Amino acid sequence: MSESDDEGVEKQFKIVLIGDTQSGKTSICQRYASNQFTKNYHPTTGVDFYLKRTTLPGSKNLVLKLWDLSGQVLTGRMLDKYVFGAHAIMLVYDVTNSQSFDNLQDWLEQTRKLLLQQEKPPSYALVANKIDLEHLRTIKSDRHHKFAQEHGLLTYAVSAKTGEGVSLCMQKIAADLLGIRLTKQEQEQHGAVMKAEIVKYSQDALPRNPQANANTSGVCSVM
Ligand code: G3D
Ligand code: MG
Repeated sequence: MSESDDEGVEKQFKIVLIGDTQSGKTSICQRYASNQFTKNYHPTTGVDFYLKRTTLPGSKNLVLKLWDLSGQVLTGRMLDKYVFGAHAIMLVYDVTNSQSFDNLQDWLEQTRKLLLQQEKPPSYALVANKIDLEHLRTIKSDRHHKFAQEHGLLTYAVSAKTGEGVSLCMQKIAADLLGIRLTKQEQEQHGAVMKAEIVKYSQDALPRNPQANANTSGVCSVM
C-alpha cells in the first residue's frame, strides 16, 4: 500500500474511538466507511478496523484507519496496546445519555495516562452522537463546549443514523492532523447529505412531454 502520487506517498492515520458502550462508536465507523447504518446491535468483540481512503489539499493519498474497540477491550488491561500509536482519539458520547457524557472525564484521563509515553500525543476530539434525537437530548451544547474548552478538545456533533456531520468530522480530524484548514467549499462538500428519489412516472402521466422515458427510476444520493 505504498502507492505514491503527485503529492507524495500514502499517509495513514490511526484514529481510535473511545467511549461508553451504546454511545454509537460502531455505527459512526460503519456510517463513515460504508455509508450504512446497521440497526441491529452487535456488541463488538475485540477490535474492528474500518479503512477509508480520502483526500485533502496537499494529501491526495490519505487513509484513515478507524479502530473500533469492544467494551471488553476498553475496560480490559490491554487497552494501552490498542491505543498506542493513535494519531487521534475520538471521545464519543450519546447526547441522550448523560452518563455517557459524564464518563468521558474518566475515559480522557485514562487514555491520556496510557499515552504519556507516546512521543507525539494524539489529538482528542469530543464527538456528540445521536443528534437526530434532539427531542431526547439531555446534554446541551453549552456543556459540550465547556468540557471541550476545559480539556483542549476538538468538537463535533454527528448522527450516525442520518449521517449528519460524520464525514465532515473525519475530514476535519484529518485536516487538523495535517495542520491545514478546510475551505468553506470542502466543508460544504463533506457536510452535505442529500437524498432525492427519482419518481417513476407512467407514460400517461406525462402527456405533454413525449420525450420523457417512461420507466426511469432510481435513487440519487449526494454525499
Ligand atoms: P457502540 O459501538 O458505542 O457500543 P453502537 O454503539 O454503534 O452499537 O450503537 C448503539 C445503539 O445506538 C444502537 O441501537 C444503534 O443503532 C444506536 N445508534 C447509534 N448511533 C445512532 C444515532 O446517531 N442515532 C440514533 N438514533 N441511534 C444511534 P440498538 O437499538 O441497535 O441498540
Ligand atoms: Mg461497538
